[in-house]
Amino acid sequence: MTPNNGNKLNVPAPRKRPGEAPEFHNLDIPDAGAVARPDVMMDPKEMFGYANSLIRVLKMNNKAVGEWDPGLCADDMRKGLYHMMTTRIYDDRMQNMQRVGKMSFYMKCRGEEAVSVAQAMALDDKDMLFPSYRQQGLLISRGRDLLDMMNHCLSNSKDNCKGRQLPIMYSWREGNFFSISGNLGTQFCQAVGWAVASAYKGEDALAATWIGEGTTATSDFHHGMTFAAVYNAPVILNVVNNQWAISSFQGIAGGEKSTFAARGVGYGMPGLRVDGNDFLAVYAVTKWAAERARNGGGPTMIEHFTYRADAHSTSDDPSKYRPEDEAESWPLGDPIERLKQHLIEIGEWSEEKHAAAIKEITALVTRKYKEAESYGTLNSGERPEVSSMFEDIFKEQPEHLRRQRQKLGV
Ligand SMILES: Cc1ncc(C[n+]2csc(CCOP(=O)(O)OP(=O)(O)O)c2C)c(N)n1
Repeated sequence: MTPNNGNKLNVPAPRKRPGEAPEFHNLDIPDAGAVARPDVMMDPKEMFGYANSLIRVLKMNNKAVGEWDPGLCADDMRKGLYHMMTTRIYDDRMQNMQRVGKMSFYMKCRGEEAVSVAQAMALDDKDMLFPSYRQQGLLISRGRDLLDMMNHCLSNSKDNCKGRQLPIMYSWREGNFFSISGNLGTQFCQAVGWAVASAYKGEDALAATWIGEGTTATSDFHHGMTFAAVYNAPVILNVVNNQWAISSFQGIAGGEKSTFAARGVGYGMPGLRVDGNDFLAVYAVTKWAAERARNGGGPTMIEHFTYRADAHSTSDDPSKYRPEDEAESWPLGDPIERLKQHLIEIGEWSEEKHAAAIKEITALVTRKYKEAESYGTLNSGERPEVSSMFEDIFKEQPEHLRRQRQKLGV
Protein backbone atom coordinates (compact mmCIF):
# COMPACT_ATOMS: atom_id res chain seq x y z
CA MET A 1 0.00 0.00 0.00
CA THR A 2 1.24 3.53 -0.80
CA PRO A 3 1.92 5.52 2.38
CA ASN A 4 -0.56 8.27 3.18
CA ASN A 5 1.06 11.64 2.56
CA GLY A 6 -1.48 13.60 4.49
CA ASN A 7 -4.67 13.12 2.47
CA LYS A 8 -7.52 13.13 4.88
CA LEU A 9 -10.97 11.82 4.15
CA ASN A 10 -13.71 14.15 5.36
CA VAL A 11 -16.87 12.48 6.58
CA PRO A 12 -19.11 15.29 7.88
CA ALA A 13 -20.89 14.58 11.14
CA PRO A 14 -23.70 16.51 12.84
CA ARG A 15 -22.75 18.60 15.84
CA LYS A 16 -24.97 16.71 18.25
CA ARG A 17 -26.46 13.25 18.48
CA PRO A 18 -29.29 11.69 20.60
CA GLY A 19 -28.75 12.16 24.30
CA GLU A 20 -26.75 15.37 23.82
CA ALA A 21 -27.96 18.95 24.16
CA PRO A 22 -28.79 20.65 20.84
CA GLU A 23 -26.25 23.23 19.73
CA PHE A 24 -26.99 25.99 17.25
CA HIS A 25 -24.77 28.79 18.49
CA ASN A 26 -22.43 28.26 15.53
CA LEU A 27 -25.11 29.59 13.15
CA ASP A 28 -24.39 33.03 11.77
CA ILE A 29 -27.78 34.75 11.91
CA PRO A 30 -27.90 38.43 10.97
CA ASP A 31 -30.49 40.74 12.53
CA ALA A 32 -33.87 41.14 10.87
CA GLY A 33 -33.72 44.08 8.49
CA ALA A 34 -29.92 43.90 8.13
CA VAL A 35 -29.92 42.76 4.48
CA ALA A 36 -30.67 45.34 1.76
CA ARG A 37 -33.20 44.61 -1.01
CA PRO A 38 -31.43 44.79 -4.38
CA ASP A 39 -32.97 45.98 -7.63
CA VAL A 40 -34.85 43.02 -9.17
CA MET A 41 -32.66 43.10 -12.27
CA MET A 42 -29.32 43.20 -10.45
CA ASP A 43 -26.50 41.28 -12.13
CA PRO A 44 -26.05 37.94 -10.31
CA LYS A 45 -22.28 38.53 -10.29
CA GLU A 46 -22.88 41.33 -7.81
CA MET A 47 -25.16 39.26 -5.63
CA PHE A 48 -22.86 36.79 -3.93
CA GLY A 49 -23.38 38.43 -0.55
CA TYR A 50 -27.08 37.53 -0.58
CA ALA A 51 -26.26 33.85 -0.84
CA ASN A 52 -24.14 34.07 2.29
CA SER A 53 -26.43 36.09 4.46
CA LEU A 54 -29.99 35.56 5.65
CA ILE A 55 -32.94 37.73 4.65
CA ARG A 56 -35.17 38.35 7.64
CA VAL A 57 -38.08 40.71 8.26
CA LEU A 58 -39.67 39.62 11.55
CA LYS A 59 -37.62 40.55 14.56
CA MET A 60 -37.75 38.41 17.66
CA ASN A 61 -39.68 41.30 19.30
CA ASN A 62 -42.39 40.60 16.66
CA LYS A 63 -41.96 43.81 14.68
CA ALA A 64 -41.48 43.80 10.88
CA VAL A 65 -38.43 45.77 9.79
CA GLY A 66 -36.18 46.60 6.86
CA GLU A 67 -36.30 46.93 3.09
CA TRP A 68 -37.64 43.41 2.61
CA ASP A 69 -40.83 44.07 4.60
CA PRO A 70 -43.45 43.35 1.90
CA GLY A 71 -45.97 45.68 3.58
CA LEU A 72 -48.75 43.09 3.51
CA CYS A 73 -52.14 44.23 4.79
CA ALA A 74 -53.52 42.63 7.94
CA ASP A 75 -56.15 40.66 5.99
CA ASP A 76 -53.48 38.97 3.87
CA MET A 77 -51.36 38.17 6.91
CA ARG A 78 -54.39 36.68 8.67
CA LYS A 79 -55.09 34.65 5.54
CA GLY A 80 -51.51 33.37 5.59
CA LEU A 81 -51.79 32.51 9.28
CA TYR A 82 -55.06 30.67 8.68
CA HIS A 83 -53.58 28.62 5.82
CA MET A 84 -50.53 27.71 7.91
CA MET A 85 -52.75 26.68 10.83
CA THR A 86 -54.95 24.62 8.49
CA THR A 87 -51.88 22.90 7.08
CA ARG A 88 -50.70 21.96 10.56
CA ILE A 89 -54.07 20.76 11.82
CA TYR A 90 -54.64 18.81 8.61
CA ASP A 91 -51.20 17.19 8.99
CA ASP A 92 -51.87 16.16 12.59
CA ARG A 93 -55.19 14.60 11.67
CA MET A 94 -53.77 12.70 8.73
CA GLN A 95 -50.82 11.39 10.70
CA ASN A 96 -53.21 10.11 13.37
CA MET A 97 -55.23 8.35 10.70
CA GLN A 98 -52.10 6.63 9.45
CA ARG A 99 -51.33 5.53 13.00
CA VAL A 100 -54.71 3.80 13.31
CA GLY A 101 -54.25 2.03 10.00
CA LYS A 102 -56.64 4.04 7.79
CA MET A 103 -53.87 4.92 5.34
CA SER A 104 -50.49 3.55 4.48
CA PHE A 105 -48.10 6.46 4.90
CA TYR A 106 -47.88 10.15 5.73
CA MET A 107 -45.40 13.04 5.77
CA LYS A 108 -45.84 16.18 7.86
CA CYS A 109 -44.32 19.58 7.23
CA ARG A 110 -44.39 21.03 10.78
CA GLY A 111 -42.07 24.00 11.03
CA GLU A 112 -41.99 24.52 7.25
CA GLU A 113 -45.51 25.85 6.70
CA ALA A 114 -44.36 29.39 5.87
CA VAL A 115 -42.41 28.19 2.85
CA SER A 116 -45.36 26.78 0.94
CA VAL A 117 -48.08 29.13 2.19
CA ALA A 118 -46.19 32.42 1.74
CA GLN A 119 -44.89 31.31 -1.66
CA ALA A 120 -48.32 30.26 -2.94
CA MET A 121 -49.67 33.64 -1.87
CA ALA A 122 -46.80 35.51 -3.55
CA LEU A 123 -47.25 33.69 -6.88
CA ASP A 124 -50.07 34.00 -9.40
CA ASP A 125 -52.56 31.16 -9.79
CA LYS A 126 -51.44 30.74 -13.40
CA ASP A 127 -47.89 29.92 -12.26
CA MET A 128 -47.11 26.21 -12.39
CA LEU A 129 -45.99 24.46 -9.20
CA PHE A 130 -43.58 21.50 -9.15
CA PRO A 131 -43.34 20.61 -5.46
CA SER A 132 -41.83 17.89 -3.34
CA TYR A 133 -43.89 15.91 -0.83
CA ARG A 134 -43.54 18.55 1.92
CA GLN A 135 -45.48 21.48 0.42
CA GLN A 136 -49.08 20.57 1.17
CA GLY A 137 -49.53 24.24 2.13
CA LEU A 138 -49.46 25.09 -1.60
CA LEU A 139 -52.65 23.12 -2.15
CA ILE A 140 -54.33 24.56 0.90
CA SER A 141 -53.41 28.13 -0.06
CA ARG A 142 -54.60 27.64 -3.63
CA GLY A 143 -57.96 26.51 -2.29
CA ARG A 144 -57.98 22.80 -2.95
CA ASP A 145 -60.83 21.10 -1.11
CA LEU A 146 -59.44 19.25 1.94
CA LEU A 147 -61.88 16.48 1.11
CA ASP A 148 -60.09 15.80 -2.20
CA MET A 149 -56.71 15.80 -0.46
CA MET A 150 -57.99 13.31 2.10
CA ASN A 151 -59.63 11.10 -0.53
CA HIS A 152 -56.26 10.86 -2.19
CA CYS A 153 -54.41 10.04 1.04
CA LEU A 154 -56.96 7.36 1.91
CA SER A 155 -56.66 5.88 -1.60
CA ASN A 156 -60.45 5.58 -1.61
CA SER A 157 -63.04 5.45 -4.37
CA LYS A 158 -62.86 9.24 -4.87
CA ASP A 159 -59.06 9.45 -5.00
CA ASN A 160 -58.29 11.40 -8.19
CA CYS A 161 -55.07 9.36 -8.51
CA LYS A 162 -57.07 6.08 -8.24
CA GLY A 163 -54.73 4.72 -5.59
CA ARG A 164 -51.76 4.72 -7.94
CA GLN A 165 -49.76 7.34 -6.08
CA LEU A 166 -48.39 7.06 -2.56
CA PRO A 167 -50.49 9.14 -0.13
CA ILE A 168 -49.22 12.77 -0.12
CA MET A 169 -47.94 12.47 -3.69
CA TYR A 170 -50.80 14.72 -4.79
CA SER A 171 -51.74 15.68 -8.30
CA TRP A 172 -54.05 18.62 -9.07
CA ARG A 173 -54.13 19.67 -12.68
CA GLU A 174 -56.91 22.23 -12.19
CA GLY A 175 -54.75 24.05 -9.63
CA ASN A 176 -51.60 24.07 -11.82
CA PHE A 177 -49.99 21.67 -9.38
CA PHE A 178 -47.80 19.09 -11.08
CA SER A 179 -48.02 15.45 -9.89
CA ILE A 180 -45.49 14.86 -7.13
CA SER A 181 -42.87 12.26 -7.87
CA GLY A 182 -41.20 10.13 -5.22
CA ASN A 183 -38.01 10.13 -7.26
CA LEU A 184 -36.15 13.00 -5.67
CA GLY A 185 -35.13 15.90 -7.90
CA THR A 186 -37.09 15.09 -11.04
CA GLN A 187 -39.28 18.15 -10.49
CA PHE A 188 -36.31 20.51 -10.91
CA CYS A 189 -35.83 19.46 -14.54
CA GLN A 190 -39.56 19.32 -15.19
CA ALA A 191 -40.11 22.84 -13.83
CA VAL A 192 -37.26 24.23 -15.89
CA GLY A 193 -38.60 22.54 -19.03
CA TRP A 194 -42.05 23.97 -18.38
CA ALA A 195 -40.58 27.44 -17.79
CA VAL A 196 -38.52 27.26 -21.00
CA ALA A 197 -41.72 26.40 -22.89
CA SER A 198 -43.56 29.30 -21.26
CA ALA A 199 -40.83 31.73 -22.37
CA TYR A 200 -40.72 30.16 -25.84
CA LYS A 201 -44.46 30.72 -26.23
CA GLY A 202 -44.09 34.30 -25.03
CA GLU A 203 -46.32 33.75 -21.99
CA ASP A 204 -45.70 35.41 -18.66
CA ALA A 205 -46.51 32.45 -16.40
CA LEU A 206 -43.55 31.14 -14.49
CA ALA A 207 -42.72 27.86 -12.80
CA ALA A 208 -41.75 27.29 -9.19
CA THR A 209 -40.23 24.13 -7.81
CA TRP A 210 -39.15 22.79 -4.42
CA ILE A 211 -36.63 20.23 -3.25
CA GLY A 212 -34.98 19.54 0.09
CA GLU A 213 -31.31 20.31 0.65
CA GLY A 214 -30.48 16.59 0.54
CA THR A 215 -31.82 16.47 -3.01
CA THR A 216 -29.21 18.99 -4.19
CA ALA A 217 -26.88 15.99 -4.19
CA THR A 218 -28.80 14.43 -7.11
CA SER A 219 -27.78 14.96 -10.70
CA ASP A 220 -31.26 16.28 -11.58
CA PHE A 221 -30.58 19.32 -9.40
CA HIS A 222 -27.49 20.17 -11.45
CA HIS A 223 -29.13 19.43 -14.80
CA GLY A 224 -32.04 21.67 -13.89
CA MET A 225 -29.76 24.48 -12.72
CA THR A 226 -27.68 24.35 -15.91
CA PHE A 227 -30.68 24.48 -18.24
CA ALA A 228 -32.39 27.19 -16.18
CA ALA A 229 -29.33 29.44 -16.31
CA VAL A 230 -28.42 28.80 -19.95
CA TYR A 231 -31.95 29.40 -21.29
CA ASN A 232 -32.83 32.15 -18.80
CA ALA A 233 -35.90 30.17 -17.77
CA PRO A 234 -38.58 32.01 -15.78
CA VAL A 235 -38.41 29.67 -12.81
CA ILE A 236 -38.01 29.92 -9.05
CA LEU A 237 -35.80 27.10 -7.81
CA ASN A 238 -36.42 26.54 -4.11
CA VAL A 239 -34.17 24.51 -1.86
CA VAL A 240 -35.79 23.91 1.50
CA ASN A 241 -32.87 23.44 3.86
CA ASN A 242 -34.63 21.86 6.82
CA GLN A 243 -31.29 20.53 8.16
CA TRP A 244 -32.12 16.84 7.70
CA ALA A 245 -32.57 14.43 4.79
CA ILE A 246 -34.11 11.55 6.75
CA SER A 247 -31.15 10.70 9.03
CA SER A 248 -28.48 12.54 6.98
CA PHE A 249 -27.71 16.03 8.24
CA GLN A 250 -27.28 18.88 5.75
CA GLY A 251 -23.46 18.57 5.79
CA ILE A 252 -23.71 15.29 3.87
CA ALA A 253 -25.17 17.26 0.93
CA GLY A 254 -22.37 19.81 1.16
CA GLY A 255 -23.90 22.39 3.49
CA GLU A 256 -20.73 22.75 5.55
CA LYS A 257 -18.67 23.73 2.51
CA SER A 258 -20.88 26.58 1.32
CA THR A 259 -24.50 27.64 1.62
CA PHE A 260 -27.01 26.01 -0.70
CA ALA A 261 -27.94 29.46 -2.05
CA ALA A 262 -24.34 29.85 -3.23
CA ARG A 263 -24.95 27.04 -5.72
CA GLY A 264 -27.20 29.46 -7.63
CA VAL A 265 -24.45 32.05 -7.95
CA GLY A 266 -22.13 29.38 -9.34
CA TYR A 267 -24.57 28.78 -12.15
CA GLY A 268 -24.94 32.50 -12.88
CA MET A 269 -28.28 33.20 -11.24
CA PRO A 270 -29.17 35.06 -8.04
CA GLY A 271 -29.05 32.89 -4.94
CA LEU A 272 -31.14 34.32 -2.11
CA ARG A 273 -30.99 32.88 1.38
CA VAL A 274 -34.02 33.47 3.55
CA ASP A 275 -35.25 32.69 7.03
CA GLY A 276 -37.80 30.02 6.09
CA ASN A 277 -39.67 30.45 9.36
CA ASP A 278 -40.35 34.13 8.65
CA PHE A 279 -43.58 34.33 6.64
CA LEU A 280 -42.99 37.93 5.57
CA ALA A 281 -39.42 37.33 4.42
CA VAL A 282 -40.38 34.25 2.39
CA TYR A 283 -43.23 36.19 0.79
CA ALA A 284 -40.93 39.11 -0.05
CA VAL A 285 -38.13 37.09 -1.67
CA THR A 286 -40.66 35.13 -3.72
CA LYS A 287 -42.22 38.39 -5.00
CA TRP A 288 -38.72 39.61 -5.87
CA ALA A 289 -37.89 36.45 -7.81
CA ALA A 290 -41.27 36.44 -9.59
CA GLU A 291 -40.92 40.06 -10.63
CA ARG A 292 -37.44 39.37 -11.92
CA ALA A 293 -38.63 36.36 -13.93
CA ARG A 294 -41.61 38.24 -15.38
CA ASN A 295 -39.29 41.05 -16.44
CA GLY A 296 -37.08 38.66 -18.40
CA GLY A 297 -34.47 38.29 -15.65
CA GLY A 298 -34.72 34.49 -15.67
CA PRO A 299 -34.24 32.07 -12.79
CA THR A 300 -33.62 32.67 -9.10
CA MET A 301 -32.58 30.10 -6.59
CA ILE A 302 -33.87 30.49 -3.04
CA GLU A 303 -32.53 28.62 -0.01
CA HIS A 304 -35.11 28.50 2.77
CA PHE A 305 -33.25 28.11 6.03
CA THR A 306 -35.57 26.16 8.31
CA TYR A 307 -35.92 23.06 10.45
CA ARG A 308 -37.93 19.86 9.99
CA ALA A 309 -39.66 19.74 13.36
CA ASP A 310 -41.22 16.28 13.02
CA ALA A 311 -40.09 12.93 11.71
CA HIS A 312 -39.23 12.61 8.02
CA SER A 313 -42.31 10.42 7.56
CA THR A 314 -44.44 7.92 9.44
CA SER A 315 -41.67 5.37 8.70
CA ASP A 316 -38.96 7.38 10.48
CA ASP A 317 -37.82 7.75 14.09
CA PRO A 318 -35.65 10.86 14.54
CA SER A 319 -34.82 10.00 18.17
CA LYS A 320 -32.32 7.55 16.66
CA TYR A 321 -30.19 10.24 15.03
CA ARG A 322 -30.72 13.72 16.54
CA PRO A 323 -31.26 15.27 19.97
CA GLU A 324 -34.88 14.99 20.98
CA ASP A 325 -35.42 18.70 21.70
CA GLU A 326 -33.56 20.03 18.67
CA ALA A 327 -36.73 21.40 17.02
CA GLU A 328 -37.67 23.40 20.12
CA SER A 329 -34.14 24.83 20.24
CA TRP A 330 -34.17 26.05 16.64
CA PRO A 331 -33.09 29.69 16.99
CA LEU A 332 -35.51 30.97 14.32
CA GLY A 333 -38.60 29.78 16.16
CA ASP A 334 -41.85 28.51 14.73
CA PRO A 335 -43.43 30.15 11.65
CA ILE A 336 -47.02 30.08 12.91
CA GLU A 337 -46.13 31.44 16.33
CA ARG A 338 -44.04 34.23 14.82
CA LEU A 339 -46.72 35.48 12.42
CA LYS A 340 -49.33 35.15 15.14
CA GLN A 341 -47.24 37.24 17.56
CA HIS A 342 -46.60 39.85 14.87
CA LEU A 343 -50.32 40.22 14.22
CA ILE A 344 -50.96 40.53 17.96
CA GLU A 345 -48.16 43.10 18.21
CA ILE A 346 -49.80 45.34 15.60
CA GLY A 347 -53.25 44.94 17.18
CA GLU A 348 -54.70 42.76 14.41
CA TRP A 349 -55.08 39.43 16.25
CA SER A 350 -55.48 38.05 19.77
CA GLU A 351 -55.09 34.85 21.77
CA GLU A 352 -58.90 34.53 21.83
CA LYS A 353 -59.17 34.83 18.05
CA HIS A 354 -56.35 32.35 17.64
CA ALA A 355 -58.05 29.80 19.90
CA ALA A 356 -61.33 30.31 18.02
CA ALA A 357 -59.54 29.78 14.67
CA ILE A 358 -58.01 26.51 15.92
CA LYS A 359 -61.48 25.34 16.96
CA GLU A 360 -63.01 26.32 13.62
CA ILE A 361 -60.27 24.66 11.54
CA THR A 362 -60.32 21.51 13.67
CA ALA A 363 -64.09 21.24 13.16
CA LEU A 364 -63.66 21.71 9.41
CA VAL A 365 -60.92 19.06 9.20
CA THR A 366 -63.01 16.63 11.27
CA ARG A 367 -66.09 17.18 9.12
CA LYS A 368 -64.12 16.72 5.89
CA TYR A 369 -62.42 13.65 7.28
CA LYS A 370 -65.71 11.99 8.22
CA GLU A 371 -66.96 12.51 4.71
CA ALA A 372 -63.72 11.23 3.17
CA GLU A 373 -63.86 8.12 5.34
CA SER A 374 -67.36 7.38 4.04
CA TYR A 375 -65.82 6.87 0.58
CA GLY A 376 -63.43 4.26 1.93
CA THR A 377 -60.04 3.95 3.59
CA LEU A 378 -57.04 1.71 3.17
CA ASN A 379 -58.91 -1.13 4.86
CA SER A 380 -62.55 -0.46 3.96
CA GLY A 381 -64.75 0.46 1.04
CA GLU A 382 -64.75 -0.31 -2.63
CA ARG A 383 -61.59 -1.15 -4.52
CA PRO A 384 -61.11 -0.04 -8.12
CA GLU A 385 -61.56 -2.72 -10.78
CA VAL A 386 -58.28 -4.57 -11.34
CA SER A 387 -58.60 -3.78 -15.05
CA SER A 388 -58.41 -0.05 -14.27
CA MET A 389 -54.69 -0.26 -13.62
CA PHE A 390 -54.16 -0.63 -17.35
CA GLU A 391 -56.12 2.51 -18.14
CA ASP A 392 -55.23 6.22 -18.38
CA ILE A 393 -51.51 5.78 -18.83
CA PHE A 394 -50.92 5.18 -22.52
CA LYS A 395 -53.05 6.49 -25.36
CA GLU A 396 -52.48 3.23 -27.17
CA GLN A 397 -51.69 0.28 -24.99
CA PRO A 398 -48.22 -1.18 -25.59
CA GLU A 399 -47.96 -4.84 -26.45
CA HIS A 400 -46.40 -5.96 -23.16
CA LEU A 401 -49.28 -4.44 -21.16
CA ARG A 402 -51.85 -5.95 -23.48
CA ARG A 403 -50.27 -9.37 -22.82
CA GLN A 404 -50.21 -8.79 -19.05
CA ARG A 405 -53.86 -7.84 -19.09
CA GLN A 406 -54.73 -10.91 -21.12
CA LYS A 407 -52.86 -13.09 -18.62
CA LEU A 408 -54.88 -11.58 -15.77
CA GLY A 409 -58.05 -12.19 -17.73
CA VAL A 410 -59.54 -8.75 -17.02
C1 LIG B 1 -33.64 9.56 -6.34
C2 LIG B 1 -34.03 9.17 -4.93
N1 LIG B 1 -33.07 8.82 -4.05
C3 LIG B 1 -33.41 8.47 -2.78
C4 LIG B 1 -34.71 8.46 -2.39
C5 LIG B 1 -35.09 8.07 -0.94
N2 LIG B 1 -35.43 9.29 -0.16
C6 LIG B 1 -36.70 9.69 -0.03
S1 LIG B 1 -36.82 11.11 0.84
C7 LIG B 1 -35.15 11.20 1.06
C8 LIG B 1 -34.54 12.36 1.81
C9 LIG B 1 -34.70 13.67 1.10
O1 LIG B 1 -34.24 14.72 1.91
P1 LIG B 1 -34.34 16.22 1.46
O2 LIG B 1 -34.09 16.37 0.01
O3 LIG B 1 -33.46 17.02 2.36
O4 LIG B 1 -35.87 16.60 1.70
P2 LIG B 1 -36.75 16.54 3.03
O5 LIG B 1 -37.30 15.16 3.13
O6 LIG B 1 -35.87 16.91 4.17
O7 LIG B 1 -37.85 17.53 2.84
C10 LIG B 1 -34.51 10.10 0.48
C11 LIG B 1 -33.07 9.87 0.48
C12 LIG B 1 -35.70 8.83 -3.36
N3 LIG B 1 -37.00 8.88 -3.03
N4 LIG B 1 -35.32 9.19 -4.60
